[in-house]
Amino acid sequence: MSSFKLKVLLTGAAAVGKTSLVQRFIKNRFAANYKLTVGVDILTKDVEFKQGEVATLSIWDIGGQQRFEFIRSTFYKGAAGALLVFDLTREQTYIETRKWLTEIRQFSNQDIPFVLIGNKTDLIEDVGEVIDRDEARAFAENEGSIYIETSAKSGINVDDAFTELTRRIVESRTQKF
Ligand code: G3D
Ligand code: MG
Repeated sequence: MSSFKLKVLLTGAAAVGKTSLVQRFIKNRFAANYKLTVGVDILTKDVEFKQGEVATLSIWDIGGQQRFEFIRSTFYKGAAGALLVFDLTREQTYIETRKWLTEIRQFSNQDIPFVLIGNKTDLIEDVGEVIDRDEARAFAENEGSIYIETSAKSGINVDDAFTELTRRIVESRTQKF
């Protein structure tokens, strides 16, 4: 089995569940009191994106310090793709995804693949629909991507989100050569 390394980014507003998603993905657990991320955590996991084909993801989870230019340039440098996460219960975090996408495209120096993630789907029943999910889907598709709803709490679609991103990265690279 061949394997190669890909740097992928977790992006999106504060408290949308970026750290919870990567923890769920890596360790298959949900910690309700996960500490506020400081600096950048880099976590590694192998993903079989196609039968017999494995990529090693190094997943960069940035904390509240993305506003500092020097951390930001290190964060985006060499990135192969990004999960762009918002919180299904807070409309503002969805609105901010456009800003995040602009920043990803500006700082990663290329049009890297991303997957739009609406997280906390487990809360929709209680909170009701705060954002227009059809619009989220249309937004993602217009930007050449897809929209996936996840819950770091239940684990639903979390593996799929990372696997789909990996698949898209590999596909976009294959097309270039
Ligand atoms: P961030 O890394 O994007 O800043 P965190 O976000 O992973 O730290 O999560 C922020 C808060 O949302 C945490 O709650 C966390 O438990 C909660 N959360 C994350 N994902 C989900 C989810 O899928 N469902 C639900 N119900 N909650 C989620 P606290 O209370 O610790 O601030
Ligand atoms: Mg975090």
